[in-house]
Amino acid sequence: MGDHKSGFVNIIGNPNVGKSTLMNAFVGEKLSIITSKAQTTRHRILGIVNGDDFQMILSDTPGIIKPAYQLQSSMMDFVKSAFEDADVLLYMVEIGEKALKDEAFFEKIKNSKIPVLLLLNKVDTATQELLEEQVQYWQEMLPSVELHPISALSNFNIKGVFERIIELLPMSPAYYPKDQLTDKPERFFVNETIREKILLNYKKEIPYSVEIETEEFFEDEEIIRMRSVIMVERDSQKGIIIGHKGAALKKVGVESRKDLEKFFGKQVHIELYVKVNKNWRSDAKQLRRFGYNK
Ligand code: GDP
Ligand code: K
Ligand code: MG
Repeated sequence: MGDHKSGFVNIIGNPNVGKSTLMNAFVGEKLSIITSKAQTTRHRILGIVNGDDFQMILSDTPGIIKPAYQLQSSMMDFVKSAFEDADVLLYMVEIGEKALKDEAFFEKIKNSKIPVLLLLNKVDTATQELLEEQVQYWQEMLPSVELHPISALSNFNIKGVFERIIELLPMSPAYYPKDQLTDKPERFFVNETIREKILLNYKKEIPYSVEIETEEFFEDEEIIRMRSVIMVERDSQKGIIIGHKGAALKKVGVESRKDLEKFFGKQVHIELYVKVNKNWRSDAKQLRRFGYNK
């Protein structure tokens, strides 16, 4: 444990420069990698990369919670929290991109106490001549910042950058369990949220005769789409859950969506349906699937 490293790595840069592609490239770098999404008070976690002696926690949307806010915020607001809560900052630009005419932003990069790596992405699209010109341009713009030409898409120099980041991570124990399953925390949270709404909206035995399973959880740039099934034991319970013209189920869906949007910091689309499964309580296999018997 004495030489373990762990830290938060924030990726900033204009839209479409390749931030998410880089995250995916890192995630593909090692088989032991775990992707997790959760919101804590300090960070929104997008990707956790684990090794025997390190844990790298990557985020490419630091401090951004509401889309409406995101639209209004200046680049400066956007990066402010990235500087505050990162151990390493990756500032990504792409071939052909001209620097932002934002002096304050550049001053902040230049004076950063946190190590900054300038990643010049999409070098696969450049001729040798253009690449050299671009490297020179960025070295003049940010002379003190370490520059790495990369291609996130074609995996050029990704390993080199990855290893450099690990060098820069502070000594620290892991922040998150290293054996966390890829998607279980999200789905588990979705199930629990829906269960809570059912507890609040239905009386008597109904809440105790349902089991929730989130069958799909798919995160996009703008939205997370999920589909969850509410399992009941009897047809009569199905009717109660759904309610008159579907109103009761709709209410559960709306309330769940609101909470989940707050939790994930992103727009959520949730599809709920009800299924009768007479044996869900007694069927051992199913119980295991729902996470009991462990
Ligand atoms: P983000 O908005 O910064 O997260 O950017 P994305 O990762 O979504 O990438 C935006 C677009 O750039 C996508 O079409 C990617 O396939 C493309 N892209 C990302 N990295 C590279 C790269 O290294 N080379 C090329 N040619 N395209 C890339
Ligand atoms: K994008
Ligand atoms: Mg992205």
